Amino acid sequence: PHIYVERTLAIIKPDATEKEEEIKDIVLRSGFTILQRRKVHLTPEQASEFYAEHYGKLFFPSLIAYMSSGPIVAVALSKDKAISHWRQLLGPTSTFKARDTNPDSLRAIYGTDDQRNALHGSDSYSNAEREIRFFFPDSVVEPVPVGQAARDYL
Ligand code: DGI
Repeated sequence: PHIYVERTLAIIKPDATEKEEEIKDIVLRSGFTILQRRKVHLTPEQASEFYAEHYGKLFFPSLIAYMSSGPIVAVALSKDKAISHWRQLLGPTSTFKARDTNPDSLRAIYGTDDQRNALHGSDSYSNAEREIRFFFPDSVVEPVPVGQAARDYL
C-alpha cells in the first residue's frame, strides 16, 4: 500500500526570480519537499492558457504581459496539506494588503505591487493537478511507501 502526500504548484514570478535561493531556503525550512523545478519564459499565449479562468477581467491583459515579461520558476511542492499551507505562507493576493495584514508572508516580503505579487500558489486540488501537468507534463503522483511515519499519518 502507498499513501499520497498532497502536492501544489508554486511559481516564482518575474519580479522575484533573483530571490530564488532565499525563497528556496524558506520553502525548505517550512517543511516542503521540492519535487520538480523548471525555469521557463512563457509566451503570452502560454500565460493566457495558464490564467484562462481570468480571461475577460480588466486586469487580464496586464497580468499576461507581466507573466510573460521574463523567466519564471515553476516548482512542484509536496507536504501534508501543501495547497493550503503554501497559500498561507504566500499571504493575500495583493502585496499591499499582505504588507498590512501579514508582514511575514512571502508576498509582503518579495512582492512589488497589487499585480506583481512575486509568487503563485494553486488554490485547489484540481487546479494544483492541472497546473503541475501544465509545467511538468510527464510528472506522476509520487507514492510514498508505507513505513512507520506513514502509518502515523494514516
Ligand atoms: O490566486 P491568487 O494569485 O492569489 O489570485 P487570483 O487567482 O485571483 O489572481 C491571479 C493573479 O492576477 C494575481 O496573483 C494577481 C493578479 N490579480 C488578481 N486580482 C487582481 C490582480 N491584478 C490586479 N491588477 N488587480 C486585481 O484586482
